[in-house]
Amino acid sequence: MTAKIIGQSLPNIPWQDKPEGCKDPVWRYSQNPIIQRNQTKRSNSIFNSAVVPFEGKFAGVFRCDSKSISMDIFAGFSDDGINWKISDTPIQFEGADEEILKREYRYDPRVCFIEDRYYITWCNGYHGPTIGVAYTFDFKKFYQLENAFLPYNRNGVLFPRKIKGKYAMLSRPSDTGHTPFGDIFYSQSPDMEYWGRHRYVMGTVKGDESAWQSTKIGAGPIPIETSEGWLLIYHGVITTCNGFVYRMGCALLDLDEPWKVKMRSKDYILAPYELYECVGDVPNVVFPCAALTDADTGRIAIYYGCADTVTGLAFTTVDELINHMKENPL
Ligand code: BMA
Repeated sequence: MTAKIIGQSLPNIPWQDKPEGCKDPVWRYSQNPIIQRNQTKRSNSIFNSAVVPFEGKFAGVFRCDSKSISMDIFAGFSDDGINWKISDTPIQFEGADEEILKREYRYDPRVCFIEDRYYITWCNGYHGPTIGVAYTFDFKKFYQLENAFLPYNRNGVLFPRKIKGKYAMLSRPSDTGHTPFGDIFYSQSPDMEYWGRHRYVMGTVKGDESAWQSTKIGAGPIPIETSEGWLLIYHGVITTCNGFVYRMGCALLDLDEPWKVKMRSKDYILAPYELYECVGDVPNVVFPCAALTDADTGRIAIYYGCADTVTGLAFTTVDELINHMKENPL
């Protein structure tokens, strides 16, 4: 191992070794998808969801779209990170301000442990999409804070610790629709309420040098702290004659000034190849929202939405991703 993950050891991380002969930096769990579309009482689809280690096992927040096609987020628990029991009822938030607690829609959650609690960020409807923020200690009671930004914004992803004394979040300013543009920005906060000091991190790639990320990009899982920098897994989108296609890439951000990009992949790391990624409510989407990591082995388990319908699991290591960027630099 050349690069080191800075973080906790997780000996029970879900894992399968790289298949013999596999040339790709990321490989899928052989029993994918791990979460089926109708796994809860009213769900039409369960995808773009976030998991974390919790009390020696695992917990998570799941995007379950209902059979009336409403979008909300639900708590779930698992002994092994693979078999999940997801609540039939959406998360009910408490909070200081009734105005903020009004629900329009909620989707694409991320979960980030910082200091003493689990923060949840998600795309929150408030006169258009913006970034909702809440915290929990136990995945039973959830306390909602102020929205981080004005609408319109999506893909709000927290860093797992303060950087230079400030909480830090990546996000993707957007529009009210199926945004045909989008770059990643970095914002800072002293208190998880007021966000500012916004910095441009990285954007789409023009021309055909890396066309899979030519329409928009957005942060995926919580950035992984490594000896080389923050390892960011993100989604990249191209517009084709059949609409958007979502793939996955990775980048390495400076540890102290994460808006400075040290490396970025020219070739994608995962793309819709399998039937459950290519066929579903929205075809040809792989959309990562969480990653488990083990500092002892450098192993990474990526959780991703497949065709906006089911949830998949894929594996890589910190060295695989860094070597991939070194071999195909942008
Ligand atoms: C984005 C979000 C994601 C979804 C993707 C593909 O705008 O709505 O939740 O996975 O589109 O449909």
